[in-house]
Amino acid sequence: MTRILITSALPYINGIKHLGTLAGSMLPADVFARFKRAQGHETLFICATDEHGTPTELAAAEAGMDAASFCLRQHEVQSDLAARFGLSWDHFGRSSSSQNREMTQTMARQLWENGFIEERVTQQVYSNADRRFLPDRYVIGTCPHCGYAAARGDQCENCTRVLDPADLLTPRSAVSGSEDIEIRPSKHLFLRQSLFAERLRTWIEGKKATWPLLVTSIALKWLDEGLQDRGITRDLEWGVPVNAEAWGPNPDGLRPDIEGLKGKVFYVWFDAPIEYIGATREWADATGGDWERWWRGEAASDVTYVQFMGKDNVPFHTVGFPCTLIGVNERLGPDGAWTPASNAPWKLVDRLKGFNWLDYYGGRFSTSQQRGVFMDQALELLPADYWRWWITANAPEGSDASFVWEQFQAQVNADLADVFGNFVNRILRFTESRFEGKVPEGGEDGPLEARLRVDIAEKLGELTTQLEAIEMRKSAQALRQLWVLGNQYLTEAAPWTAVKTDPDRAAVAVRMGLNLVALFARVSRPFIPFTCRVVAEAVGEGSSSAWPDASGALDLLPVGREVKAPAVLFRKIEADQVEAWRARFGGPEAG
Ligand code: B3M
Ligand code: ZN
Repeated sequence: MTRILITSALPYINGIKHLGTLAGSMLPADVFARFKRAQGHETLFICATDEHGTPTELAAAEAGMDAASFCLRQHEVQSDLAARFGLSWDHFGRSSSSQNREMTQTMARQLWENGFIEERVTQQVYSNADRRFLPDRYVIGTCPHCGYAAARGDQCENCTRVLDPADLLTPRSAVSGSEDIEIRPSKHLFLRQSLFAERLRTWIEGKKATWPLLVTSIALKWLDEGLQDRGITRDLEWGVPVNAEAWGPNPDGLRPDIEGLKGKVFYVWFDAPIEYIGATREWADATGGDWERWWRGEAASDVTYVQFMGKDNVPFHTVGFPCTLIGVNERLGPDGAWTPASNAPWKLVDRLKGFNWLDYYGGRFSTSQQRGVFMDQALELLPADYWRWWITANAPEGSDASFVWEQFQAQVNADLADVFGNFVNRILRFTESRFEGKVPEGGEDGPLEARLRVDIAEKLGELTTQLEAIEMRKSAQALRQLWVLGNQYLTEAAPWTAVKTDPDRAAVAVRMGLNLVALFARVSRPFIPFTCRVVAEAVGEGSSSAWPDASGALDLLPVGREVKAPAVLFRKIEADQVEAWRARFGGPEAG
């Protein structure tokens, strides 16, 4: 079986993440990882905190901490919340790890020696008031493209264009607010992405049939606009130091300007994707695993690599990171021919699932404006599975999606309380009251059961297909339809009526109902894992999570197996709760 490597875009270290971050990468990646594990694939699910860059320095300063201490604390907070949301990564690393520093510095050296990095003197924004350069988000100003007044120096969150701080109109320091800033020369390193343009275009064109249109269209738009060489160093203290003193000559025999590059660090978007590898090395160091068999050469030839991210991260994952992974291992001759430097090429992503945005009543989640629900608050209100279910069933796939309390309440109450929860409790309580709490024998399948088996097999096949396709909404819809089939069967078979006149018929219906519970616990686990553990225990299935095939889907429980009704699985959300939560987190006015 193919091995599956899954990475989810690394959440920035600063601040607790909101539902949108869960929706756009971490949660769908977890659903997919759980599904692949259940199918029996050897799966490695990797994520980490993205710790470098100006946001971290600014946030640490605001917290009155140095960056390293700030990151350590925030990583603990994010790790804890991820665990409580059931995000089952094999390793949740840190881009400030020694493994990532070493990997990033090694790759930068190789890119230089292969001729894909060059030095350039750039005009940087310098703040006289702060006596320092102001890279990326240290500068705030008006976006030259869309006029958004609070654009950051690296990317305009309004029109998502990647910016250079010097582009901003009416720029000011994010540290002091001072407008006493000037442009000064500063030497930096550039990744010569333009050399990879044709190579990348061929690669992306080859993905058109399998990748979401959202992803290939963003990638090709970047290529159509003319792939620019990108600065990969910054005048910052917190980051992976540029280790030019360790570099050899480039193909033109040139060594780097060690003096001119002193005190600089790599740009966060250069080291952050490399942390996918860095975190795999952290995992290997922690578990004794072999990290290279997931990432390099022949050993990784049976690996399918799947990435999950929001649309604003697509450019860096379809252009920047592939340039790094190709450029460290190959040279480009004057004749335009690519020659591998080793027979261990790095794995490029095989499948890239990009998402649109989940917003809040049509507006952006905002920490500063306290708008929307953040992971810690969500768990304060309701158990993780309520959120996991709603986010997956409303995943922002084909378009942006909006969280609205009333719709959240209606869907959770209907799907989880009425359809799923009620079904499980109804059949288990009846088994306890009339069949001694055991899977009964007796009776033979009739036409009702024959049709159910066909319908379940068909719907289970659709669920499997949609999960394979990483279609979150369609998967959730197929799963819900599976639950509905179970409810319809029970209503038609009505064991509580049959038991009065035909105990064998009732026994068949109860046996089938209990097997439906066991099936639901298996196939719902990627979505609502906490609840499914309870339900599996209730029918004595323990931790079995193997993905069932259609043939045995309704024969998971042996006759005589003891079962026990759990407490109510999902309490309905009441109107007064919605009212209170809308008041606290914002409502329609928030949009
Ligand atoms: N830290 C997430 C973001 O842009 C960014 C992803 C990095 S993945 C290498 O919100
Ligand atoms: Zn803009």
